[in-house]
Amino acid sequence: MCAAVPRVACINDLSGYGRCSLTMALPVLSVMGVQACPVPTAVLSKHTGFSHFSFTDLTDALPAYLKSWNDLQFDMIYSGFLGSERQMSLLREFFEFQKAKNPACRILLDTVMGDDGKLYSTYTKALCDSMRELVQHADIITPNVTEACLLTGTPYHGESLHTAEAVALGDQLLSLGCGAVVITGIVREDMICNMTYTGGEPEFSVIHRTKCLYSGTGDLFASVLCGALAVGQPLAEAVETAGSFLSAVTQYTLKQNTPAEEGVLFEPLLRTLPETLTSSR
Ligand code: PXL
Repeated sequence: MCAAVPRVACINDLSGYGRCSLTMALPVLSVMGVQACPVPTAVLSKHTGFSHFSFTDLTDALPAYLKSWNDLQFDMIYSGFLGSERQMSLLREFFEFQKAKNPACRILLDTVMGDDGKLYSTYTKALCDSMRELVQHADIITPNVTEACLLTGTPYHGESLHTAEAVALGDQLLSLGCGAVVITGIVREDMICNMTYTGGEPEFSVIHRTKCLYSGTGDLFASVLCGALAVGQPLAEAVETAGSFLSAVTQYTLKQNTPAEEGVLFEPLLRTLPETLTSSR
């Protein structure tokens, strides 16, 4: 496939307020020239970082939704926040079906489960176990350090990792059956590293670190990564593209002094994203 406009199935929740998941993925992919086809896994009034929010799980709507897509093909499938174990098994079937139709279809699984050593409030151990099983169907996974530890059963001791520790995590993640691992948000003094690893030499992409932990940064990173891959950038280059956009957006947000749960103010910088893409190609 990879027509003039690459097509991506975006499986994620719709959070009405707080800048994450589909409200980020759709504008990012559109501005990068990619057709983003949403599969909403849940509808929340606000993301789970707020103290009050409504949560409607959409698992029951998914079988008919995905079945009606049996006549479609995708260049990529990008999945993020998932609301239930059954949802994960429905996704496994969708992945297998789409791969059988189009073996070139790449699956980007953002293993959204937690951050900063903690699980997001709607995630349970059973959901983490199902996520671990889903990993074997993915071409690329993008865990942060917390998620890499959860997936591999490694004790979490902060976001700083030595290269040997990051590679050991990468090896364990590859052994779960995915094709490539991008461990995001590895803290190195006043910098952040994202490690791309496929079993050979790890590649580190270094970006600016802001002291404030904004929600939705992982979603922004994975969405830009997805767009860059969909338009043909190689993985390590796409990781650079995603990292440098995230870095620009977090620095801009810090200057505005907005609350962390409001997420990163990506909107004013969105129009610069296609330029970043062409200049790095
Ligand atoms: O940014 C990850 C994410 C996605 N979706 C929902 C969330 C979060 C993180 O808090 O709550 C609903």
